[in-house]
Amino acid sequence: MPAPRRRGPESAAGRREDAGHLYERDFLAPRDRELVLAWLSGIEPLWEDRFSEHFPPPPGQSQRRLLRPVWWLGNWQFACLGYYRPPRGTRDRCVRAEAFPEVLARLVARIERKVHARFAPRDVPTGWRLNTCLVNLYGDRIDDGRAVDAARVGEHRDFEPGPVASLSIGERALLQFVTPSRAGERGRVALEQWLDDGSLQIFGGERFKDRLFHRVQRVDRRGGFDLPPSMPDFRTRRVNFTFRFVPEHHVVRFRDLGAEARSDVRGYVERLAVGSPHFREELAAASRRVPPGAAPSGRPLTRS
Ligand SMILES: O=C(O)CCC(=O)C(=O)O
Repeated sequence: MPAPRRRGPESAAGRREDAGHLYERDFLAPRDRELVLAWLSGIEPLWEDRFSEHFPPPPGQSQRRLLRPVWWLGNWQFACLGYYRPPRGTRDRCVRAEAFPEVLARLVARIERKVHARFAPRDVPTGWRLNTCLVNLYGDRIDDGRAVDAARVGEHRDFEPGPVASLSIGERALLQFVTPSRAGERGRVALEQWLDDGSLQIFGGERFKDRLFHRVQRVDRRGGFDLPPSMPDFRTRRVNFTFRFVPEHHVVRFRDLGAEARSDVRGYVERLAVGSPHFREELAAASRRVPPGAAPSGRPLTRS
């Protein structure tokens, strides 16, 4: 007879499983943790603005920076272009980014196997694979030499189809799944999970992905973590990698973005190109691009 599935509270071994939610406290081996930290030391995260010239703030809102610097792998979803949100928000939203470094590619292969073994087939779309990663840095913003805690995320949903996996490094964070807030009333907490250093969380399915929202309520300070990369205006005490799936036909190269989107994110791509051969090549490819309606030489097409 098959063993009954364990549900509910976390076991002594740091595992917890509910239908659609899986937590493993000790997922990341020490050697892989070192490799991930070494990779982090080499990136220069972007601190993006929420809006841009062609996608300005809606009435009543003003321009603001995101709460934290970020990095993306697989494809970059620039905040000003709007995050991937099918069925309507799919065009010009996912810009081809660097491939996963070897250590993350290896971890992702393990995670995908877990998803296929533990999630119901109806919750794993055809072609699903974790080809996108948002790297969120949590910590203190340094404002005029003063540290201001910016380690939280408000309630939201991730709209990429299928299960989302989240790998945490550094201080533990309290993640809550909540019912959506209504008429000024905060949502009710349906499940909360401390995400420890080295842990893996996977969530998917109708309840955790489609109905509940999630938020990072707070990030501890007790471990005294100070994580790479070093930045002049931010001290990082937690890094979270959320792995998601974007269908390949919705991922576009920088040079193929619409003109307005391309113009709005060009500055970011130029900054990324300083340290990233991938974005250097993408920038060069965009400068070789023949605009629609132009002859291959770059001269406008004219009727003879
Ligand atoms: O930091 C986390 O654990 C969650 C991040 C998150 O909610 C997101 O990237 O959508």
